[in-house]
Amino acid sequence: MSTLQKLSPIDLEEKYGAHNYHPLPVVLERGQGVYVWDTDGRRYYDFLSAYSAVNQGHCHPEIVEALTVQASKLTLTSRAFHNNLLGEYEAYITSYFGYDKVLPMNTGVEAVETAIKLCRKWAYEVKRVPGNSARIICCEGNFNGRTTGVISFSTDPSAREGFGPFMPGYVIIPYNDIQALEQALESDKNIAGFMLEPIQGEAGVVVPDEGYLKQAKALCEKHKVLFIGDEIQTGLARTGKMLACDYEAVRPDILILGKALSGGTIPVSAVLCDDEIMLTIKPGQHGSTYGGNPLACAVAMKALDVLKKENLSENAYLLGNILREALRNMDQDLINLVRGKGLLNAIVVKPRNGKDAWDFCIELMKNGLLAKPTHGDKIRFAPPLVLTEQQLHECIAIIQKTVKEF
Ligand code: IF1
Repeated sequence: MSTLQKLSPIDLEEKYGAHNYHPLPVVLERGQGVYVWDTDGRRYYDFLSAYSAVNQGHCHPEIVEALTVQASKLTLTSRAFHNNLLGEYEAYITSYFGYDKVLPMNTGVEAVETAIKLCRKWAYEVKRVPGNSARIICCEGNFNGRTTGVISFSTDPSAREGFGPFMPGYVIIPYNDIQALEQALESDKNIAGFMLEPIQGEAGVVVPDEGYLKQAKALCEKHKVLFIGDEIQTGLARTGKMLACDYEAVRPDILILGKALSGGTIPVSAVLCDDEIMLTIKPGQHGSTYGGNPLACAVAMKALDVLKKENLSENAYLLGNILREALRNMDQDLINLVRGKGLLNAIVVKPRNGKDAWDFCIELMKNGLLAKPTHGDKIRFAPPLVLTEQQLHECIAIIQKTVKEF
């Protein structure tokens, strides 16, 4: 019997794969809607949604069909040539979100890096900031991806320690602190942008005070600084609005999307902004092999269409309220904090009898629900937005049962 046949999937990963994750001990092989099944055929509710990349549900039939039909026609041309879907997709997504133009990329962090380059280019060519001196304000607790450029402004030691040297040009301020933003803007005329997550995902679903986004946008306008909204995790109906910025009617100068833009099929990300910013990048100054490929265009148009057609924002809004209300009525000695908007939620689990949030997730898994701790004691509860109210009540019962057993 060969090594491959002898070792389990987990052991194969252990032996042959990088150890850059610590997954829950479950091996999944099928997904449909809100459910995933492991290799023994056990069914689970997915309460992570691949970190909000599967908002439309696993293997959404219409998105899979768009993928498979296009996959048998034309998948990649590079941007050396035009393809028949890119223009259609660009018109569709810019109309969908109300921007002049889109720059299509692949992963979320690529889109974040693209937004940073656009912001800097705009600073030098439009705001007339002296060359190589543009600075971008970011917030403590940020998570915008893992390239060396983006972790240069991370405040999370696990994301940045050992990966230096880092990119200069960033000013870090506390999140949800308008005075700190105003002070940073007033003290540095070379500030080009303010980049933030409207709700901080990895930090543990940190929701800023009501009015923070609107006040921040107003300060950016006053100081001719670009408001850059990273909606890679909070966007696409996840928080109960199409964009989390919609709660305060804030229109980012640069909007960054990813994850569920493809409905969890292939990496698709996008940067949207108006001509004054977008046209500062000229031919040959930015790009990527796969950016704007016809397969991504076909999938993204369908993924966006499904969000509206199935009213997923409204569903996320309604179910999120029911979920948070139920969680707040559970054992407060164990679940001592519940926060979120729509179906982007997190709880803080207090250790009990030497058991912690990880152990709680193991028990949830045994009871048929998959969730994962973030930063120690916080557990993210973010199911696909196609969850029905009846399924939600089943999930609430699973969580309640696990609380009682813990
Ligand atoms: C991991 C969490 C982490 C993101 C926001 C950009 C990106 C992400 C707001 C980059 C990616 C993923 C990355 C994944 C786990 C997950 C994550 F916040 F969602 F929980 F890490 F913090 N902006 N978030 O959330 O997008 O390049 O990954 O497509 O790295 O472990 P990406």
